[in-house]
Amino acid sequence: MLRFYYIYYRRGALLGLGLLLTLVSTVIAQEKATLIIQGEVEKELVLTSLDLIKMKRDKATLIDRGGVSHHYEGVPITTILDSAGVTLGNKLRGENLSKYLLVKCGDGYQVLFSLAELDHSFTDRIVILADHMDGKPISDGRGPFRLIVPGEKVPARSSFEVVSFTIGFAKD
Ligand SMILES: Nc1nc2c(c(=O)[nH]1)N[C@H]1C(S)=C(S)[C@@H](COP(=O)(O)O)O[C@H]1N2
Ligand SMILES: [Mo]
Repeated sequence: MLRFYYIYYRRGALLGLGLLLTLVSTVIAQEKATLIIQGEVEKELVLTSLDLIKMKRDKATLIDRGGVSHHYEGVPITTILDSAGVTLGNKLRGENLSKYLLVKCGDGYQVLFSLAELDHSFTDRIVILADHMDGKPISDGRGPFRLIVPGEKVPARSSFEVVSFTIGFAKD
């Protein structure tokens, strides 16, 4: 009988240790990860998870490939772009309308937006850079930062493992 409990105790302890290690590695990856905002900016930024926690935050819902809805939380990307001095709001006119945001990910995936697609004077849609999904930090090689682009028919621009935002000029 005692031996029976011991086996269960051991199994539980191993499971607990496994969970703890997963949690610790997620937290370490989360703290080490950075997001670089570069290119046509007033000042280049390197943000960490801690910086994002301190910024104005918002929520968004995204239906995944399998049709399941998930709740995400993070920072509106316009807030991030604003703090790097990107030409949004009343500065988004004339030649600045040919500027774009190129989002780059850890796996080499890249997606593009025109600034006007994101700016609040053009659209009500709020695209966020999420660091939490369903109340937990984003892990499983999909985090720590994931772009959430609501209102599209496919979640293809909702890039995970985001590492940088590059602002460019498409004008020729
Ligand atoms: N970094 C990165 N993000 C990505 C992809 C990718 O290959 N790499 N695939 C995209 C595509 S095509 C889809 S359909 C969604 C899938 O996300 P989901 O598993 O939450 O549905 O992620 C998008 N984000
Ligand atoms: Mo996809």
